[in-house]
Parts: sequence; structure tokens; C-alpha cells
Amino acid sequence: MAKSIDRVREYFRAHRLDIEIHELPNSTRTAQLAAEAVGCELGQIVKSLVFILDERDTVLALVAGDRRADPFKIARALRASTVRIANANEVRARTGFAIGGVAPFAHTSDEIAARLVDESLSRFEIVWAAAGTPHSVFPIARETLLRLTNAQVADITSKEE
Ligand code: 5CA
Repeated sequence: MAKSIDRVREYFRAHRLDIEIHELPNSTRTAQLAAEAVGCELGQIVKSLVFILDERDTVLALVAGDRRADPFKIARALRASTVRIANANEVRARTGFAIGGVAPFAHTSDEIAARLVDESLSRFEIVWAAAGTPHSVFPIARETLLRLTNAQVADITSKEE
């Protein structure tokens, strides 16, 4: 199977996107580390978080680095009864990426039931997301991220981290 960063590269090629992946010597496995590594605001880092809906469906939540995803708000947005964060094995099985490097797209499974975007990301024109590894990120216009993921913008976060 292709290396996870190569899946992201291939995704950009397939979508004719001129986006540069930044491979960094320092870890970018958390939003804080990623923000420090690229010198952007913490909120500009997009966390690609995997949730399990009603113990069955996969939900991808794209959340600003300075916010905390709220499972109750995610459940409300999707009219689901239970939503919980996926564990490390589930994240890998459902996206093909390991925690700390989950990209917002180029997943190995296309069985994602819903994609939600934190409305607070509208603060930024350019955001940064993980490129498949805990040492790589890429900048992308928020509008482009919304178009590519076809995600629904919603209030899905609670208090700031
Ligand atoms: N590369 C960075 C910035 S894009 C990144 O991937 N950040 S992240 O926030 O999307 O990935 C870390 C997230 O993984 C944490 O916010 C947390 O929600 C989740 N996480 C970390 N450890 C675990 C774990 N053991 N089980 C489940 N989720 C975890």
C-alpha cells in the first residue's frame, strides 16, 4: 500500500491542486506543535477528527486547533443519538492514517457518513492540515477545503482548549 503521505500527494495531483506539502523536522502530531512548526495561529491548524455515530457510521469533523470538538453538538447536527471519538485502531481502519497525521481527505475508505466543519474556521482564509504523517502539513484555502470535502459547516465545538 502507498505510504500515507503519497496518498495525499496523489490526491492533490488527481484534483489538479498546486499545494505544497511541508515536511518538517519537528513533530506536527498535535495542533500546538504544528502551529509552532509552521508559525501560524493555533486556530489555523485543522484537526481532522474521527467520530463514530450510533456505533456504526464514520464521521469526520474538521476542527480549529484552538477549539474542542463537542460530541453532543456533533450528534445534534447529525440528528444522531450517540457520538463518540474513535480510538486509535478505528481511526486507522477507517481513514488509513494514524492519529497525529490524519488528513482531511485521501482516506482509504470512502465509507464516511458525514463530514462536518467547525464554523469557527471561518476566521481564517488559509488553514493548515495534516498530510498523512505526524511530520507533514499543508496550507489550503478554507474555501478549497470546504469544496473538496463537501463538508457541512456547523457549530460542533465547545469551549476553547
Ligand atoms: N497533525 C496534527 C495537526 S493537523 C493533528 O493530527 N492533530 S489532531 O488533533 O488531529 O490529532 C490529534 C488528535 O487525536 C487529538 O486531538 C485527539 O482527539 C486524538 N487522539 C490522540 N490520542 C488519541 C487516542 N489514544 N485515542 C483516540 N484519539 C486520540
